[in-house]
Amino acid sequence: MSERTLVLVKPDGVERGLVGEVIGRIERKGLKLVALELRQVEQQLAEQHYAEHDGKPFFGSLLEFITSGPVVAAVVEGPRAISAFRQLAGGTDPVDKAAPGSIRGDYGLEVQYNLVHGSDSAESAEREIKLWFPEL
Ligand code: RTP
Ligand code: MG
Repeated sequence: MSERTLVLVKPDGVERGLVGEVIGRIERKGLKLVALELRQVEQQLAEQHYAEHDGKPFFGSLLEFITSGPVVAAVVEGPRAISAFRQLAGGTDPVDKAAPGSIRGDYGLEVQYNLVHGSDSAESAEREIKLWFPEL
């Protein structure tokens, strides 16, 4: 069964010229792009997107970071797309958790600057896709 997930290339990934690298890995895995857009994130969208982290010590810096420059937002579709992209991304901490061979494991060093976002569950994917691409 096919499912959809929301993927972001965060401002560090765009700034470092890694958009093609991330999209290429998604495509080579066999997942399909359903929507793709470069956009500047408004404060309100950032707060809604990361609402689950409201109150955590890193919430303020997370919002500041995600609004600091353009991101690439994509809706990605395929069999088990949510888990498939989380595997491509690697764990949240690019050094301690993300394995070499994953996007974060290959290109990241710091937990805040971990290059990509992928929805973490079917419920998150549905919520995030509505938030970022209400027209879909
Ligand atoms: P994301 O939501 O961005 O895909 O990342 P994730 O599921 O792997 O990690 P999550 O727990 O949802 O955290 C969201 C983002 O917040 C930043 N973070 N900083 N300083 C810290 O301890 C810390 N912990 C998390 C990361 O940028 C993480 O991706
Ligand atoms: Mg998350």
